[in-house]
Amino acid sequence: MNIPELMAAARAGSIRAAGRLLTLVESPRRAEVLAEIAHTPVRVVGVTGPPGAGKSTTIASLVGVYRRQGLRVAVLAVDPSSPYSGGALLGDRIRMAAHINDPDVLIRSVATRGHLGGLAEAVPAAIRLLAALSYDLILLETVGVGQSEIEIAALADPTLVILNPGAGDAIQAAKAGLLEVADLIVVNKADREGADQTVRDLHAETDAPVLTLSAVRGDGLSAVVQAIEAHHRTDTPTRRTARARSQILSLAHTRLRIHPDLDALAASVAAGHIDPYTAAERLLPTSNGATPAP
Ligand SMILES: Nc1nc2c(ncn2[C@@H]2O[C@H](COP(=O)(O)OP(=O)(O)O)[C@@H](O)[C@H]2O)c(=O)[nH]1
Ligand SMILES: [Mg+2]
Repeated sequence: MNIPELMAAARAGSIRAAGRLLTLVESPRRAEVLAEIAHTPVRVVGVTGPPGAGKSTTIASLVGVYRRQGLRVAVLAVDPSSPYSGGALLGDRIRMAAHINDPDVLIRSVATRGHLGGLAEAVPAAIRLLAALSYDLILLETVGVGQSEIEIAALADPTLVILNPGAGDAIQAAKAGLLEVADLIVVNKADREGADQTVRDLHAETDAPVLTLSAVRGDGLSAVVQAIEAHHRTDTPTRRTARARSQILSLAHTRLRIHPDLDALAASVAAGHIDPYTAAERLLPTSNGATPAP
């Protein structure tokens, strides 16, 4: 099947065709797929946090809520240990099982190591594709370590940061820069000791709303859903512009990192033939650049 045929099949409800298209947007054929689709706005909710905090469990619960609202939901998991990719404990698989058999739920693990600059390029393309395939809401799971979740947070509105009760965890999350990307903070596993203290610790570190949740029991779930709605409703042009700016910067950064001249320029700088300023100018010429184009 060619791309327009796959699009038609996916629009008619073929999860397989949608999966093939998602594979294509992670491949060097991404541009061919993107050329076939118009830009459609879609809601993206980001869920990040440390491994084991309960991101996947929370997402499974949210999917249940959104399905009861009649929404078509897609889950993109950029967490290599997420249950969708097989590293799951049995309980998680069981929780997700209902959704796995639901034709209006698409669950997809995004390859974390990849071609064409990896995540920063693959995820926005996947989101655009899913929007064109009439998904109403996309849940994006990323592990809260490193740069990737910052890039990913730029795509989502809101970004939820999932943490757990625990002494010092709030300060650790703050130090790791995790609270900076948070629009909403969810202290999950509130069925355990210490959730209230962790909420107090978090209030000392951030102005973002902090909620408690037991994703396994469902306690606090509707408040989380309401907070997501409230945040989405209060989205502003300024916030949209800030997210767009982050997205542009991360795509541009990726392009520079995979620039075909980068290695040769680095070798020239290392060998002392040119200085790093000249190399940077050749990589990304400025209109008033000191170095004329060769
Ligand atoms: N006690 C308790 N355990 C939970 C809760 N939510 C998730 N878990 C467990 O925490 C573990 C990690 O959950 P998972 O959703 O895979 O975390 P992720 O790595 O952040 O995606 C699993 O064993 C879950 O069953 C909760 O609300 N309470
Ligand atoms: Mg997970």
